[in-house]
Amino acid sequence: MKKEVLKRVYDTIKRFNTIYIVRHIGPDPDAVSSQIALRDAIKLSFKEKHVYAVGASVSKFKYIGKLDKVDSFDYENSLVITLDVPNISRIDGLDLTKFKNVIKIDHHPFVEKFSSLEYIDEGATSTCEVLLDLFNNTRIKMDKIIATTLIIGIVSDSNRFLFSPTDEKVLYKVADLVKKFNLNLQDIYAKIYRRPISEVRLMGYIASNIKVTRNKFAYIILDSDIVSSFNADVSSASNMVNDFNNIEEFVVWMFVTYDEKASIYKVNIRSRGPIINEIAAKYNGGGHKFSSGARVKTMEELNDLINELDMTCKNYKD
Ligand SMILES: [Mn+2]
Repeated sequence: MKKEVLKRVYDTIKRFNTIYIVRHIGPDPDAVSSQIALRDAIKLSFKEKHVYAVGASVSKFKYIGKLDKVDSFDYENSLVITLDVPNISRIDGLDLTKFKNVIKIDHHPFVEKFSSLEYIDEGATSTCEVLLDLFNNTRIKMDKIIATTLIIGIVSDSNRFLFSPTDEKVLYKVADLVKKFNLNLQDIYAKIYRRPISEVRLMGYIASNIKVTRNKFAYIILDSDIVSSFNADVSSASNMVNDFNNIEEFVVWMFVTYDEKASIYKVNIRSRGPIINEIAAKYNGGGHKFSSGARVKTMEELNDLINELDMTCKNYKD
């Protein structure tokens, strides 16, 4: 952690009265939690500032907090803070190229530089953990709700302190928050993990229908009609990829859903061995070494991706 850079982030935040906070398209709990926690913490610390968390809202994540609607942006005199997103093309909610002042805060492997002040900590479990470092090392204040929001992001992105790079540092940091704000972890976990039976039924469908190759590559293409017949939405179906961890017969597994509005196949990939983000990058995606996403336009492209991942599994096995 570079304390001087965190200080510079804080000094920059202090200078601007209007701040927009954005994250990646197809948000997950870390993306949404980080933008809401940062917005609320800046507002709590600087009462006069106008701070907006922008981007499409997802009904499933309403428990985390409300996002803001912005009708017109101030391009010249505002600050944009991008969270949880390493490349400009995956930013949701505004056209970053129009803004003069931008800060990037992230924990993904570096993809491209798009601002003059970038704080990236690949050793952090989540963007929420990075924000906790920012708050702990500057004079940005937190309250009980903000602390809870940060924990939602940390728990979700680390999959309950399972995924790398979970280490003792993040456990101490979270323990600190729990103590300081007298938080009830059971309540926080219930918020994140409580779900309707229809979702579990859909998981049953996926488990029964996922294809597994002899190279231990598993994939399923989820028809929108099937997803809606289980009363689920496409994004939560896609996120179920996280629930298929630790399956003996899978080395890499991939869930594909179809976005009708954008006419695009959304691909969610996980791995417990081969590095997949470089492959995902070739298919209009990217992400972490073992957890990536991609977006492809045609069935042909999708088949290429399937073959490439299957070959990667074969090479890994050999
Ligand atoms: Mn994240």
